[in-house]
Amino acid sequence: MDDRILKAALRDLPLGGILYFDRTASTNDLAMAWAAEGASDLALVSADEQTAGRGRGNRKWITPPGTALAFSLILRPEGMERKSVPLFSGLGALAVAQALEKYILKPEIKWPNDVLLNRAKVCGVLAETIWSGEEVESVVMGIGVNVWAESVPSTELLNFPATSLETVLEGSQLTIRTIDRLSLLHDILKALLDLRPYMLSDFFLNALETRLAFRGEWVEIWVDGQPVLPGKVEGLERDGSLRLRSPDGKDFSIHFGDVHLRPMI
Ligand code: BT5
Repeated sequence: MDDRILKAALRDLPLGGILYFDRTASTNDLAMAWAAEGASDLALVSADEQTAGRGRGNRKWITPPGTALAFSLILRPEGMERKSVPLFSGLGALAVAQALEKYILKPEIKWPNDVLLNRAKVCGVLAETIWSGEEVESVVMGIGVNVWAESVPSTELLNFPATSLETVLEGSQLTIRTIDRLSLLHDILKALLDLRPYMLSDFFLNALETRLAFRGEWVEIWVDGQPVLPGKVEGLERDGSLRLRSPDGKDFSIHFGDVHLRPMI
């Protein structure tokens, strides 16, 4: 990847500027700083390698050089979007899922911020916000996608099984064996731009819900590192929180926070 090729590949999208780095600590760090300095809506920071990529709660996200997509999109919410900040992770995950479906893959969205293929994590989304008083000024949506097999960290660094597009395609009946990183980046950004106006609509929630991983299955749940009741995944609430059924048959919801789900074995 390089700056010129990246800009050429994305030239038909109405982005608010593009910054490219062969190597950086974290595209989210750069995008947060750029947003604070007044970057435009849809400004993009992309890197070939991250040396200190971040997940939620300061967990690490690994991006070796030449193997993955790692980018952060700055969004400046307007109007009702300001009331739907928790849905931005879903917007990112749904955009990645729809982009992968173009290649006839069958992604699932592991609430709130992962995209799975064959039940293993191929993508993580980190949506961070900059506030101005009570109002959200910017959302920085960081997205990492494992494209080549070398992008997948070793098992001891993982808290959930991980995979790459290369591994999934190799094990599939599909004739396609690779997905070009720039085409995929273009498809994800295009899907995100197309979905954004629908973020508060039934269409959007349905699109997320139909791709929800573990629907109808029992999962273990941790919130902020503490286990809570196991639950059967039922669906999504209007605000994007996850609706589950407890073992004694009562519905309850999990809101956004540092939440982890894992299927019960
Ligand atoms: C996430 O957090 O999944 C959000 C990841 C966001 C990464 C993007 S890349 C561009 C932008 N710049 C950044 O610095 N970040 C964003 P979380 O749900 O907390 O998952 C983190 C966990 O995923 C780690 O603790 C590992 O277990 C696992 N992990 C780390 N690297 C991985 C990889 N390449 N593939 C799959 N899993 C990984």
